[in-house]
Amino acid sequence: MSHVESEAGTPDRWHAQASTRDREIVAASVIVSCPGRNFVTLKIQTRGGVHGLGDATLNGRELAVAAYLREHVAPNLIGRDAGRIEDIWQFLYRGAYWRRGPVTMTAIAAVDVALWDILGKLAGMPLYQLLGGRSRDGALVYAHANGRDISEASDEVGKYIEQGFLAVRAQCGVPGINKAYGISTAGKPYEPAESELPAETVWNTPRYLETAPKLFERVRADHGNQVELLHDVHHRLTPIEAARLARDLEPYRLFWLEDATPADNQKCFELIRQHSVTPLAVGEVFNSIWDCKHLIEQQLIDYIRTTIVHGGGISHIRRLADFAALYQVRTGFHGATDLSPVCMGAALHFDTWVPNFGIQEYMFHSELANEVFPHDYHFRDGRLHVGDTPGHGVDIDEQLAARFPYLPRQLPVARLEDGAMWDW
Ligand code: KDG
Ligand code: MG
Repeated sequence: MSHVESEAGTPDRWHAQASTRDREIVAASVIVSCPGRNFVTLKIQTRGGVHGLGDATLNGRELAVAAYLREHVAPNLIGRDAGRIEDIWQFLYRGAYWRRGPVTMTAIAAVDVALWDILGKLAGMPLYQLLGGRSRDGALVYAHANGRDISEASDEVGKYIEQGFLAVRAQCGVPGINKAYGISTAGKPYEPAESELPAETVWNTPRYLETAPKLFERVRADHGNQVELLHDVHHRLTPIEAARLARDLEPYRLFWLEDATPADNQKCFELIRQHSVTPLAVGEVFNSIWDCKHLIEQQLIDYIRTTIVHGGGISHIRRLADFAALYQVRTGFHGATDLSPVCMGAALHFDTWVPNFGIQEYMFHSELANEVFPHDYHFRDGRLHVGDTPGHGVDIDEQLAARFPYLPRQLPVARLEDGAMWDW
């Protein structure tokens, strides 16, 4: 029952107790725009004139989340007390019969982050302060280096080291594979969702397994042992292949090997662990603590990548991080360009606070995206630093956003050389 209905005649005891007039939610609007790429943003407004923003972008499925928010979530928010963040989270998660899943959890995350943003503004405090204050001065970040071949990728790693990065992810083209994951086309920054319908890519595991160790051998030879190196397999290997790669990469001391095999069956990671001490990261496609419970409890991973926008917001990711801390698993949040600056702002406040922080992914947003979403975080000496603006410190220029309408875009798919579908 919405507050509007209860005002109209059916007194709602719980609402009446909790609402203060100024904190009452009077509007929840969904802004879909494409400043270079699609972003979905939820804006919640209170009667007192304070607004909060939440990112609701799910790459290639943007309109599904926008519709879920507009049709099923926003009408439930009107009239509620914006200060009841936990209760609203529980209402949207526990109160819903159809729970979990990326669309639902992204929508809940958008609401949750917008409410934490409002709380920060009402308290006059940056978000990290509300969470418990600083644990560190800045969040260690990693950049994305990629090249059509090993030599180009290694040169790219060098460019990021020159810019002050202390950690770099390296990906390179694989001979015989037309479009390897993570490689940009024609000098443009890497962006996977390039076409209206999914592009078809062809995958070859033996060639990849031959190339990846050579890439890291070369990068270590060119740039030494100081820089932290990361690599993303993007779910392409079976568990035993992943175990072999993790073992082959041991001499190059990776910071992490990411998504080495799909984690739908969490026990699969046991096989990798039995064979290698290369640290493992997983979870950018997860949306709940239940997706990684076994991985964490059994200490099958070292870093959890599930981030705020796809994992139910700050309220749920905080629980996940606390649970992970019990097993010395650290955070390594997803931070690709398909997560808007609103998510990045919230994630950085979280990173600034969370005790078991590991690293934060940082792909640069375009100039245009940065203009549409003015923010106060900045890069210095290998780390991202948040400012002290109340809330998460990211806003939206709605007039500018309106000039860039939604463009249909989907992520690619992968097939094996015999035409069978594979994991992308
Ligand atoms: O939307 C999908 C991208 O965010 C993903 O492909 C990027 O794997 C990715 C990463 O590690 O950033
Ligand atoms: Mg990834």
